[in-house]
Amino acid sequence: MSKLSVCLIAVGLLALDAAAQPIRVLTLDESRTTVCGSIDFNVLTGNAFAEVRAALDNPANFGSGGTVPRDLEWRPQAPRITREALQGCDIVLLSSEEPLDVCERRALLEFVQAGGGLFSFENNAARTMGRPLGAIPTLSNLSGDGAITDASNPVADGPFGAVSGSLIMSYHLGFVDVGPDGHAFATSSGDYAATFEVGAGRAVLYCDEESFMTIFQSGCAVGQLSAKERALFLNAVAYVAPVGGFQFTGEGACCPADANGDGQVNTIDVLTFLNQWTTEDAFADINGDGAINTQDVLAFLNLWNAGC
Ligand SMILES: [Ca+2]
Ligand SMILES: [Ca+2]
Ligand SMILES: [Ca+2]
Repeated sequence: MSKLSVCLIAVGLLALDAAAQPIRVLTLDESRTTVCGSIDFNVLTGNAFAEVRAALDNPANFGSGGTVPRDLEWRPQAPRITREALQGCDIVLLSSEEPLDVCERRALLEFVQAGGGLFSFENNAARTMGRPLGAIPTLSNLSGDGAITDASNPVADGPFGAVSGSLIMSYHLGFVDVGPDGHAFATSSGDYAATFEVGAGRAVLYCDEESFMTIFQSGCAVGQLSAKERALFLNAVAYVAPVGGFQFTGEGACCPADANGDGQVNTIDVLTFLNQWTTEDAFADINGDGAINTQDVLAFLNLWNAGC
């Protein structure tokens, strides 16, 4: 056997090994989860997403011999998104949790830039992670049913099938502009779903959770899951999953008042923050509502007063 053959076999084995790596999934724990009536929106343990979760756990979908030949492995839930919590994970699934603070948004952006995946599916997805990913969120509700606007987008046309035409939508927000790294693929009275390629990683922001639910409760949610939304959900997970062997190595504590990230909180941080605020830096949205306004200055000064 030639040296070249040995090398090719070795490369092949490495590729097989990489393909067999599970997709490790981080979610937030119950301390961060919305509960409305009898609906629990926890991604891993709640009843809201039981059906799509079962689809993820189905080895015919994710598993050796499945549509995506890798298992999906749920990592222990975290009370916060931190760099440490992201180590050992490939993707993050978020829905209907308490707002992410500025440190959590920074850590998530670093994770995606390094090659990790993010799929956020909730009404406010664009307000929470839109700005870090280079988009501008809408601040008011969109209306009307949805429709696929780019049937060639990898979430609209992925390993779990192609989706086109209309989608049923309930209350949701969306994007004014998906930015230079975003690709919108669904719209109602405005774009509400987009893929992002940022650095080495990928993200999907889909501004509705009811699309991926089957249950209904008055005043809480109207589940809209059909075969179309099911395919979109599974395609989104497949799209954001990095190839096997991804390892996030970010580390270090983060304090929201430490605007320049040097580990200390002093007057330089106030000046740094005011610069960020003036230039509409994504992380100047301290309260995470999608807008950059005077409320963020007050929110920052409160954090700065409290210290770390
Ligand atoms: Ca909704
Ligand atoms: Ca500082
Ligand atoms: Ca804000």
